[in-house]
Amino acid sequence: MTRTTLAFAAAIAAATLLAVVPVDAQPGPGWGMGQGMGRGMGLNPNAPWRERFAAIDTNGDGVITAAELGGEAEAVFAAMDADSSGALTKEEYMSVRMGPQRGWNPARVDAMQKQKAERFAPMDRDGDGLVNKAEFLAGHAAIFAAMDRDGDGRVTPAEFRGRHW
Ligand SMILES: [Ca+2]
Ligand SMILES: [Ca+2]
Ligand SMILES: [Ca+2]
Repeated sequence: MTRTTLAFAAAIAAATLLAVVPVDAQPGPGWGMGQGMGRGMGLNPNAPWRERFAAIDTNGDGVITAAELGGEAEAVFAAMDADSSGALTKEEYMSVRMGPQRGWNPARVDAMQKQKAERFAPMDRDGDGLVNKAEFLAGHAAIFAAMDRDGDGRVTPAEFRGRHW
């Protein structure tokens, strides 16, 4: 896996972990952590979420499975785990910053980093101060379950879009 790919993956993870950040439409190219949802973006075939969706839908069948999201989460974890210790320190977790990307102002980046910081402790289920891979993947499994609103084990574009990443 190339560094660029890992960076992408890290960006996805950051977006995933920040799924609750309420932001307005964030057009912009590619992976710029833009949340991209809102204000009619859903009808735009070039909406950022579509690119993100396509990247996670590795077999290209138009739906995201838990395995596909899990694979993404594993790549993200590997990208964040700088020393390959199998667990993320808060520093490692936070070091994958979002932006600055086009359209992102410093205040927003700071706000997202703050949101991210608040996610760390809940993911650290055993409270050892580290988020290990199992904890990280469990966090993503929960996100998948939340997105799969009809519980059929597949996240459709509509479900994905509605999640407001
Ligand atoms: Ca798929
Ligand atoms: Ca832990
Ligand atoms: Ca579904």
